[in-house]
Amino acid sequence: MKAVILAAGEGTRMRPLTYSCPKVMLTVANKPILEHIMDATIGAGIDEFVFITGFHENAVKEYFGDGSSWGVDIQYVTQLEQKGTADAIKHADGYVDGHFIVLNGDVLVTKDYLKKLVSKKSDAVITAKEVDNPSEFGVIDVSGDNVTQIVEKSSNPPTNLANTGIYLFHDSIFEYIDRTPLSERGELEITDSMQMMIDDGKQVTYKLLDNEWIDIGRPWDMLDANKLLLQNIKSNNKGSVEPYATIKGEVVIGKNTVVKNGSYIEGPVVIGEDCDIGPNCYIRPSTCIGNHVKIGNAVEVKNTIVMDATNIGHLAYVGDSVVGKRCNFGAGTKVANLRHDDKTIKSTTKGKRVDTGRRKLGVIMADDVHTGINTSINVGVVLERNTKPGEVLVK
Ligand code: TTP
Repeated sequence: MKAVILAAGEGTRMRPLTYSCPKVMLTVANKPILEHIMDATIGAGIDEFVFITGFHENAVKEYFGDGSSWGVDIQYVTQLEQKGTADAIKHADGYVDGHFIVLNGDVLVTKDYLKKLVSKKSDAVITAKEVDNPSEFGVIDVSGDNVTQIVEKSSNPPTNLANTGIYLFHDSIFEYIDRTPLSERGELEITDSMQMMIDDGKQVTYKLLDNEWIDIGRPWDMLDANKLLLQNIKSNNKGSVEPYATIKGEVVIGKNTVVKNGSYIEGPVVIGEDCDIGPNCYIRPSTCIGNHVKIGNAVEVKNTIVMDATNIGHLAYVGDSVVGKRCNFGAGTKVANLRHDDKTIKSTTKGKRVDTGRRKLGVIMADDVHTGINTSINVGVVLERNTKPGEVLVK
């Protein structure tokens, strides 16, 4: 059986992190989101992949190549325009035979669940997850094992069974996609194709996801995904740790990384290769640090993703944040991550203020941002690419 991964989306809600990098290549727990999905799929016994790519597709192709480094075969199909999930799946027509699974390129799932999914034999299987806030998702209505209706986001959803974007199909789905009309938002939606199958008497069943599911759509979802993935790491030190540094819990240290005296690291933490850590820094749980990163003297980092080649040199606090590549924190930069009225934090996506639902959220910093000395950054702030001291590019 093959796996088709939908990786062509623009990730507009993830901007500005996705201006120069497709969402699926953003890193959580120091690996691209897509690699976590691929690892789970390989763990379920699948070794043939079709990647539907488009937006910045070269980044995906350069990283994964033909898949041989992972012992798998990857074929790429380009979706030139993002015309919807059904259109993306249709691009796999001719590359798959019989049953195949489809995964959105931005969902975290486990190999154990995928093993159960691939053993199903219906015309289509939708993976559903029971959620507390069903009005924020497309949901399914069911009778026994069968799906009777697929409902788009609605203020009055019939069930709390959210559609997770993880499916098993038979190649007969392509005929239905060919007949699927454009939706109200002008896209070809796979949920509409499946509704046509149900109306035609085909067997569309569902399977409940029995573990955690994260749909990584907005920057702060990366923090949840990162935290979840770091829970499973095991200590592994390929670098060097000076004698008066303290390492507690599960901490991964990449090769050529030096952890200098006085550093205090509380796992789970992953640190990449060629990093310069300390002296005298405090790295707290659920932090991942990319390659070629400097975390200097009197810097505290907590529950944060720091991407490659970023420099947090001196006297800084960074909590609950996503920090892009090649950023430079001026000495004394402080990131606020909590409101004093204890209200949930708002941030900006696609130009709109949204309530993130989070009590703690720091900065979403795109690539190549530099802060001046003693900069204070307020909760939930989004900093555009290339922001430099004195420029007002703050949202
Ligand atoms: P979405 O999350 O709906 O779209 P997106 O990733 O572009 O993000 P945003 O809404 O922030 O712009 O897509 C779900 C998955 O399907 C995601 O992995 C991208 C993929 N996709 C395609 O490959 N082609 C498409 O035409 C669309 C709409 C999505």
